[in-house]
Amino acid sequence: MAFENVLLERDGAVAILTVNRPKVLNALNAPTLDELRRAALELRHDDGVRAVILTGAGEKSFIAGADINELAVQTPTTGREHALHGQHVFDLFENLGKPVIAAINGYALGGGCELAMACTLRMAADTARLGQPEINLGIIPGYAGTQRLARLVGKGKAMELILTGVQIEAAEALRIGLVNRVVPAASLMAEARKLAATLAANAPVAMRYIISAINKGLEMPFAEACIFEATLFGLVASTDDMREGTRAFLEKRKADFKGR
Ligand code: CO8
Repeated sequence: MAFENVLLERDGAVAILTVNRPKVLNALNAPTLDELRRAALELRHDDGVRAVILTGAGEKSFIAGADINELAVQTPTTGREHALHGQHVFDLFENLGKPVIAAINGYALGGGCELAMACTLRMAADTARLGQPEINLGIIPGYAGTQRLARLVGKGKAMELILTGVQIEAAEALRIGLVNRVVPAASLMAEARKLAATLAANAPVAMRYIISAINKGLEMPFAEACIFEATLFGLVASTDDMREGTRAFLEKRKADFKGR
C-alpha cells in the first residue's frame, strides 16, 4: 500500500510504522491520520505481523499533536467530526489484536500523547517529553486524552496535566505510570525491537485475548469482566498453541507458537 506521510517496514514478524513529517515534528494532519487508519487495518489483517512498533521520524519528536493549521480553521461541526474520526483511528490501534509499542523518541504532545496512550505499551527515550498542551490553545483533548490519561495515571494526575498543559519529562512519565519503560535515546529503537521480538514469539491468539480482556474488561462491571475473561480462557483452550505451549513446558523445550 502506498503512503506519503507514514513509513511501514517489516522486520520478520515485527512491523515498524513511522509517522514521517519531521519538518512539522510529525504533527497529525488529516491525510496522515487517514494513512494511519489504512496502515492499522493492513496490520490488523496481516497474520504475519505479530507485534508493531509505532514511532516518529527524526530525533526530536514522536508526534507533536494534531496539526494546528487544521485546528485553527475548524468549525463546531468539523471539530466534532474530526475528533470522532481520530478517536476511531486510535481505537484501531488500541484494539489491533496484537501488541503495539509506542517508541516515544521525543515530543509526544496533545494528539501524540493520545496516540501513544492508545498503544498497548509505551517505551520512551530519556529525552522524550509528554503532555496534553491543548489548554494553551484554548481547546481540550479530542482524541480521547481526557479518558485514556485518567485511566492510565488516575483522575487527579490527569486533571493536573490537562488543566495545566505542562510538559513532563520521561522520568516523571515513568513515575506516574504514563510510560512503561525509559531507555537511553540512542538505544530506543533497539530496545523497542527487542521487546517487539519477545512479544512476537508469544502465542498470538492468547495475546489477542489478553488485549481484549483488559481493554474491554476495564469498561465492564467487575463480575461481567471476570465472566468475559473466563470465556476467553475457555476459547484459548481450543487452540493448537495451548497444546503446544503446555506440551513444550512438559518436554522442557521452547514452544513454537503458530497462531492457531
Ligand atoms: N501542528 C502544526 N505544526 C507544528 C506542530 C503542530 N502540532 N508542532 C510543531 N509544528 C511545526 C512548527 O510550527 C514549526 O514549523 P516552522 O518550521 O514552519 O515554523 C516546526 O514544526 C518546528 O517546531 P518549532 O519551531 O515550534 O520547534 P521547537 O523546538 O521550538 O518547539 C514544540 C517544539 C514545543 C513541540 C512546539 O513545536 C510546540 O509547542 N508545538 C505544538 C504542540 C501542541 O500544542 N500540540 C497539541 C496540538 S492540539 C492537539 O493535538 C489536539 C488533538 C485532538 C484534536 C481533535 C480534533 C481534530
